[in-house]
Amino acid sequence: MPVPVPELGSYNFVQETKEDLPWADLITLDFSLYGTPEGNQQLAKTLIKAVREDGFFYVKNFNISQERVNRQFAIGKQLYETPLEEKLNLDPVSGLRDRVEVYNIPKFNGDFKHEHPEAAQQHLPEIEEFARSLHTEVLDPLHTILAIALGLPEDYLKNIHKYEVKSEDHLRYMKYGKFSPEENQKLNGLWGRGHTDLGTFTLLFRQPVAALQIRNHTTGEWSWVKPQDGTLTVNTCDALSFLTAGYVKSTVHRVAVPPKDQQHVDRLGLLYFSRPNNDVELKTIKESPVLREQGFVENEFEKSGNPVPTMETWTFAKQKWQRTKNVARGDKKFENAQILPGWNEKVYA
Ligand SMILES: O=C(O)CCC(=O)C(=O)O
Ligand SMILES: [Fe+2]
Repeated sequence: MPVPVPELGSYNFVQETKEDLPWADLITLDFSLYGTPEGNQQLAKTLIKAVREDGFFYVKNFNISQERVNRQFAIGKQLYETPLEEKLNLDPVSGLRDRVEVYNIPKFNGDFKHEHPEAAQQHLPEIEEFARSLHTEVLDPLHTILAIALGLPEDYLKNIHKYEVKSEDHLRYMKYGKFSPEENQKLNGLWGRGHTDLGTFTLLFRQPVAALQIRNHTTGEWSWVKPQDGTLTVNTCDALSFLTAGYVKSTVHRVAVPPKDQQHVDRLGLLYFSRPNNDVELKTIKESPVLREQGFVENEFEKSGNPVPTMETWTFAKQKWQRTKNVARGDKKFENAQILPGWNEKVYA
């Protein structure tokens, strides 16, 4: 029997900024090339350049319609209109700063409970379908072409990121509540400080409110990520860096105060954090001839002789650190804390 689809309002995106910001010049992967040996080879070359140089890139033509994405933003909007008491009861993990709200939805593989506020619960089949299609339409192709670029069997990375196996992946609805111009001035230009994400890839759906900035690996300079129509912004994260002994870097990024012409709106985000399966050991992939030839053979855990954590251990260690409450700015004990033997974290300006 067809299930009636509840009415869903729409989320009206704000106009893009007119300001001339120092935008990052990022590579775009065109997934319409995906699926033939030549196309995959071409994508592999483009991807490896993107992940080695910037660690941030765009993906277009990924087989998920803008309409489906817009509906996810509308669900996010409804979630953040839920009365505060309900949200407090449900204890959404609070983010980096006071006005960041995040609501995470874990995998639908049977390992996690799915009890959500009504705004999400009533759309759960659609949310599940959306999350699963991110795996089949975006992550599986990315894993395949990255495996090709590393000279690995094509299914190598797919096999350690199986949807049906337990991992701490999340679909995230995120809201940065707006600040007044005076408050924004006091925030030193930043809504969220520089960090790296802990997993494999983070997928960010087009967010017209400019705020995301990335830090160049070589110069340390920050540039802005421009929203592009019909694209996903993707960044490479810590676990991928461990698995490749730093050949693929985990890119530092942060959330700045938006330009003046966009400061009057809340900034809604839709993200997917992908991670290796929990039981994966974060050791360098020894089977890759590319890593061997290029001399990327030992990651920090291996170099220091400390135990190599599983993805599960790594995730919980980093999350515990990220969620530390009431840390004063400049508290070195926190900002450069050792979260596992052989690994110190870092907060960036
Ligand atoms: O909102 C954004 O653009 C980025 C958010 C982010 O970096 C994160 O949630 O890890
Ligand atoms: Fe991030």
